[in-house]
Order: sequence, then structure tokens, then C-alpha cells
Amino acid sequence: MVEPSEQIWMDGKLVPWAEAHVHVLTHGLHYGTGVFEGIRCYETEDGPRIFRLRDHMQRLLTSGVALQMRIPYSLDQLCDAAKEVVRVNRLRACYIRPIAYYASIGAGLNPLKNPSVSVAIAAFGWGAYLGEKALREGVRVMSSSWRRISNSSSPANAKVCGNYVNSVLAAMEASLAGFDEAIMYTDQNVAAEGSGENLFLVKDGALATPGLNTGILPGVTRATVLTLARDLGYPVEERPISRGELYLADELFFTGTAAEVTPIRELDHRLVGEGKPGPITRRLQEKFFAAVKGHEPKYQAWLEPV
Ligand code: PPE
Repeated sequence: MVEPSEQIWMDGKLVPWAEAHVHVLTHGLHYGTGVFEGIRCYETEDGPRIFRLRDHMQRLLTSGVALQMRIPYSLDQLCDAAKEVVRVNRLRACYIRPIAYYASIGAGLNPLKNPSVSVAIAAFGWGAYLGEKALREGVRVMSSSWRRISNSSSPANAKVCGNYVNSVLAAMEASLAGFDEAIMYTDQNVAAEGSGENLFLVKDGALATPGLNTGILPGVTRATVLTLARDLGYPVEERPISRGELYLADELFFTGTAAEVTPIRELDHRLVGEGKPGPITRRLQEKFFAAVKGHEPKYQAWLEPV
């Protein structure tokens, strides 16, 4: 559940939470022509620290390029604005949601005729994405009937608002079928990712994760876990993974800003390993939480003071 905060940053001004409106004829609302981010700020012994803020804001700018969007703020300005939102709301642990969208009013597809872009950054309390129990015990997931969008129909590797219809369909289907989350495959039947998470497999002590050419979001948490795994000495590969291979995995887990490192205990009614989080998943999860909470000097550079 989202816990509202007091103020939201909108185009350089702080606006009360309840007044942070956009016009109903906004281009971004009708056509999904926005790009967004999800960033977590963690409470550490030294105060709040935003995890990999620059990497997230850089991805926002890069996603904008895919929509030919001129975001009217620099990387530094976006990072400063995010810190300001955390500060003015006196938040400690929170979730930060920046969005940049084509803001023209009226109908007509091509936004380049009136290319005004608005940017908003909100910060609010948001606990464990799939629940605290999910982090401890793992989640039950299904193979989605919806295919992950491909890079040939949309810039699938960019965090574009419109892309998320695909994820929303998969998330609704999984929830209505009684599962916690979905795994989506490409049109070529290789595993891609969850509706809002990247996917990892562990087999015989080695890790594998789908490559970016499957149309996945290049997750910041995915990159973090790849680094942690390599530093711990686990072999890691980015490669195609079939559904059958997922069924025979020793361990599966999701990564994401919201989902953090969430073990998967069941896929399509088949237990993953022994049906509980496996040892490598647990080790990576522990390392991840140690890093974000400032307990790993080696990864301090990932933590941004507000
Ligand atoms: N894939 C998708 C499709 C995705 O939306 C996310 C983040 C990831 C992978 C993981 O990326 P990263 O957060 O950089 O490690 N999903 C965000 C939104 C979730 C939502 O429900 O909204 C998030 O985790 O913040």
C-alpha cells in the first residue's frame, strides 16, 4: 500500500499531494507517451540513502530518447529534485517515482508538433512489493499467456509508460488465477521477465538471466545482482532460457526496485527446488540488503545521501 506524502515536485515547483493534477486531455494519458522510473531510498545508520539514483535518472533520460522526448532537465537537476522531494517530505525509507510525459493538450498522435514535456517526481512510503512474506518464503508464479512485447513493436528496453499495458495484462491474469506474479515469454518462447521484475535462474551453482535482446527492461537491480553474484564468485550468464529449463531450475528469483530480491517457490504448480528459497538466492538477497542498508563498504558508491 502506498502511503501519501505531503508534496510532489512538478516542473520545478512543490505542489501539495492532493493538488498534483494533470489535464484530462494530456497526450501522455491518452497515448502512453511518457517514461518513468522507480527508485528506492533506504534508511541507513547514516540517514536516508537513495539507491543508485544516478543510474535510474540516466535510464529515465535514455528512455526519453526512445520517444524523441527532450526532457528539459539535466541529469544533475533530476537527481537534485529527487533528493529535494525526499527531504521536504521528511521521508526516510521511501519509493521515488519520477515521470516525464508529453504534456500537449488535445487530440492527434504526433507529439513533435507541440513537444512540451512535463516532469514530476513523487516520493512516498511503499513496503515490500509482493509482501514481506514473499521476501521470506518466496512467491507462486504462472507462465503468462501474454507475450512480452518485442523491441520491434515498441522500444521494449525503455521504461515507456505505454509498454506497461503488456505488464498490466500479465499481472491481472496472474492475480485472477490466484498467483502472486507472472513470468512472460517472448514470441520465440524464451523467458523474458516478470510483469515488473527481472528473472534469474540458478542451476548447479551457476546463475543465468535472459539477455536484453528478449525485450526486457535493463533493470538496475538486475545489474546490481549480476555484480554481487560475480563478486561472490558465482558463474553468471545472460542467455536464452526456455520454459522447460525454468521447470528444472534449482532456484528462481525476481529482482526489481519494488520487488528487491524475491524468491520464486512455485512455477505453474511445480515446486522450484524444494519449494522454498534456495541457498544462493538467500545469499544474494542478504548481500543485496546489506548493500542497500550501507553495511557493505565496497558498494557505498551506490548510496546517495539526500
Ligand atoms: N522489468 C520490468 C518490466 C519492470 O517494470 C521493472 C521495475 C524491472 C524489470 C526491474 O527494474 P529495476 O527496478 O531497475 O531493477 N518495475 C518498477 C515498477 C513496479 C510497479 O509496479 O510500478 C519497480 O520495481 O520500481
